[in-house]
Amino acid sequence: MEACESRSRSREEVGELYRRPLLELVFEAARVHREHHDPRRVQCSTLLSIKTGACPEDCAYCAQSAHHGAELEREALLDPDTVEAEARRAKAAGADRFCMGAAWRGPREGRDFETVLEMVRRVKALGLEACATLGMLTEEQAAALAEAGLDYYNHNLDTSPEYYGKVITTRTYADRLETLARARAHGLKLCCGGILGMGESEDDRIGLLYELARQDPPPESVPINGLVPIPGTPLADAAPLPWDAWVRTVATARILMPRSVVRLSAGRESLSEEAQALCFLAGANSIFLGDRLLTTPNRERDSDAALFRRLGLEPIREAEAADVLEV
Ligand code: SAM
Ligand code: DTB
Ligand code: SF4
Repeated sequence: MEACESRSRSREEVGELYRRPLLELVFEAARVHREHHDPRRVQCSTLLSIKTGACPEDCAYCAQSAHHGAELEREALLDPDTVEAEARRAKAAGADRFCMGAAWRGPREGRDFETVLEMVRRVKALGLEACATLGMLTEEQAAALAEAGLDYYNHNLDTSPEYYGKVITTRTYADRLETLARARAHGLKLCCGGILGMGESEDDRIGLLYELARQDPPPESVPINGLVPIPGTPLADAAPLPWDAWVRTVATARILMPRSVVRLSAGRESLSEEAQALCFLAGANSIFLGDRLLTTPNRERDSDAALFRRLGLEPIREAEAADVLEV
């Protein structure tokens, strides 16, 4: 089965992989990981919410949906100077990619969208990779973002097609796939993953992995988020996710998408360092760095630096800088 890693697998085969004895699964994922990546290097992204709250969508997990009663400080679109200053800070802290998130169903044409394009240009001018997540895109918007220098577009499938309607009713899986195809068609790389711990079954996690892996080509960046429970949202009291579900999901993603970068994303705080170590062994090679995600706190930079030292991991920017010094 392992002879041809890139052939697409049926959903049943993905299930067989996911349900293998845990350590066999991790061992195989670690082998695939080492074939395609330097296992010591970790891609580090920093997030910034450039427009916060009052979102018309009803995603059951999200602090920013206007449909729920989550307590949140709303904020209008930031200005490019503020964003540039945050991107400089992220770069100084060791990030190689800066991700800008907006609580929109999609960007409105006009001044706001022009402002986002300017933000992208400013981030690129600092020598960082730029990622944006703005909701659904038109053809013209995807083209304009690419033209401004955007590297990645983040647009998650979140869960299986069957479970999607239990979490979001204001858009469909097909809408998501359409925006992904538009972003791809205009040369943007894709950052596309999902959320674990929303009350979905194991079969839904398998369905998500199957859908991600059958994209052609698969997303270059695959964020695996654990639900950050937000008081006031419908998923505030979702049962906590067992740690091995993270490990299985990361390991299966690594085997199915050998060349992609797999990110331990939101919710990493709820994982012990030991479980994170297993995820890194099983092929996770990216994190969100910095003390904030979009609206919730992330792990402290210092705890991550200590974890990296303990595990012998290096942020890719520091590793690349060291390579230059060695030449
Ligand atoms: N509005 C845009 C959209 O939904 O595509 C972009 C911003 S939205 C906050 C980006 C992603 O964050 C969502 O697709 C979801 O996967 C993730 N997310 C949001 N709230 C979360 C939470 N409470 N826990 C984990 N992930 C979350
Ligand atoms: C992704 O997959 N995770 C990030 C990013 N893409 C935009 C968002 C995580 C949000 C966590 C909850 C919050 O801070 O509001
Ligand atoms: Fe809006 Fe995105 Fe939150 Fe959904 S996940 S409510 S689209 S900000």
